[in-house]
Amino acid sequence: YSTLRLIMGDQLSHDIAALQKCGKNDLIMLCEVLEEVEYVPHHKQKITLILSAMRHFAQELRDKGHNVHYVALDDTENRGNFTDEVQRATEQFNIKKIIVTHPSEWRVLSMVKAWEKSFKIPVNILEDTRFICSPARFSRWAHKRRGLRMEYFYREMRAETGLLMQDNETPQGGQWNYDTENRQTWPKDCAPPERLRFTPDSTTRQIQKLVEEKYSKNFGNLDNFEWAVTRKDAVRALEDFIEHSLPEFGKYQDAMKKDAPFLKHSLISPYINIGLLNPQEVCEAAEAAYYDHHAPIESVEGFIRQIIGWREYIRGIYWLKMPDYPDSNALDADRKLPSLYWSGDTKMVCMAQSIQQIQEYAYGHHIQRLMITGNFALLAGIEPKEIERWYLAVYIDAFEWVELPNVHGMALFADGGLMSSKPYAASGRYIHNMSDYCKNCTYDIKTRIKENSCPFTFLYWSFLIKNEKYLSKNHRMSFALRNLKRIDENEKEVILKKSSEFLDSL
Ligand code: FAD
Ligand code: DLZ
Ligand code: SF4
Repeated sequence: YSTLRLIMGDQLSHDIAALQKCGKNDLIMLCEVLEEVEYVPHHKQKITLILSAMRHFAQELRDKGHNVHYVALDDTENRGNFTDEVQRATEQFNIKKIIVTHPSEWRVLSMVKAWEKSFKIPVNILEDTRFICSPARFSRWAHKRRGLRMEYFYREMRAETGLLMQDNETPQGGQWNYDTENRQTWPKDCAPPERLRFTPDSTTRQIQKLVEEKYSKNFGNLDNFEWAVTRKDAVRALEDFIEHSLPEFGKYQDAMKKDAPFLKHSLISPYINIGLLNPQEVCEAAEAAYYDHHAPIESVEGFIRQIIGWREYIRGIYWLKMPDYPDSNALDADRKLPSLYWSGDTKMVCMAQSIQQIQEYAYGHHIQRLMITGNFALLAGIEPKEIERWYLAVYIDAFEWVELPNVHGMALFADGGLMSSKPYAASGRYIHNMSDYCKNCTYDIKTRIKENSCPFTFLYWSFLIKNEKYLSKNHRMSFALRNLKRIDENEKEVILKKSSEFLDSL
């Protein structure tokens, strides 16, 4: 073979850059490696999804007539990381050139960049065209302005893709953003739609066995594994979402309900992130539902904004700010991660629900990630690197490029406001307004310093007290800080004492 074309576990797209013009003399390589499986203690379902999807993808490539070199995790020759495995393959197959699509993470890109010198053969790193906005384009956009806000970036992406546009400048329906019509709570007696889930086939069962043997101590439960592992099934999952959930996606995108992990969310992030679905095709499918009068503009626009707005913006920030991005800690948060993040063992119903659902499904929707587990970490002052490692490990869709800006910037405000204009700190009242968790909880949402007052509430006030000086520089915090001034000094002391006792007890 002359050329080695490397495909990583989140690059499982048949039309990916590294597979363009793949010929008879080329060898496509996929490898399961310990370093990727163990760089954080991934949820068992996440390892299963990626390895099973890799094996299915390799088989699809063979079926199309390609030459495939596949290294399994338990192959005795396997050297355990991308660099050593690629080197072994270049020697074994007398490779003259390597082609690879730009890796999604900084950590892996720096590895790949060293190969040309150490292997002494050319290494072509091709742009990942599955994203709409390249890192270079994002950087040009960012350098033109003082504050970065997603909304303006998003409008450019709308104009560029033509999604939901009447012409180059006019958004469909006349408005760019319909969020004011969204944000409703879940109605009392309404059952969420059944989700299309997929029964594991023999390939997946084989991986499940391997994961149970080697990673029995990792977080999460494997019995509920019902994710799609092929493009064909991922497309079915997308169609099912468009048919049954998209029409009310917008309305309920911020709602939370006990024992209902999915509501109207799409559950497609893992498929987009590993390459089984293309973000553009997902948005076009949603757009078609609008033009067919199947789904209203506020749902379709809201959904498309998550993908060509938030998702692209997050990735732009990642490449703009790496490798230093994780090192900031604007609020000097230094608490170790409480064990309840792994066990789900807490009387706080909102936290217990959010964590137990991750154990069962490796999933949590946006508001649980931001306003429950993220908000708690912010209010409790958990050290950014500790909680970021948790986020990277537990969700089925977690890769550093998307996890880090969401956690470090959005949830923790650790970047000091690069990504959001103020911390997303909220008291129990927000959770009470958006969910039915509180009415099932032993804690009392209405009080601040009673024996059983809601921890989110006293932690919220103690967060404001502790960070008052820093936050007073931010005019968007002035309303909250004015409310803080109404609390007398004695009560503030009780709040601080209660908070530290509570946190120390975790
Ligand atoms: P839906 O609610 O149906 O949304 C549709 C799609 O929009 C998602 O599939 C996803 O592709 C995209 N999307 C929405 N919001 C975001 C966002 N903020 N960033 C990137 N894409 C977005 N998403 C990940 O893919 N991986 C992560 O590791 C991750 N970590 C997060 C951590 C925190 C603290 C927060 C607040 C958000 C995080 N997100 C992450 C974004 C978002 O929560 C998930 O993409 C979403 O919950 C996935 O479920 P879904 O497919 O049902 O999404
Ligand atoms: C997340 C993951 C896991 C668990 N295992 C593998 C693997 O064995 N082989 C592989 O190619 N990729 C894996 N991945 C995904 C990679 O971590 C991901 O592709 C890189 O981090 C991209 O930068
Ligand atoms: Fe969570 Fe407080 Fe509501 Fe209990 S009362 S569910 S701890 S917000």
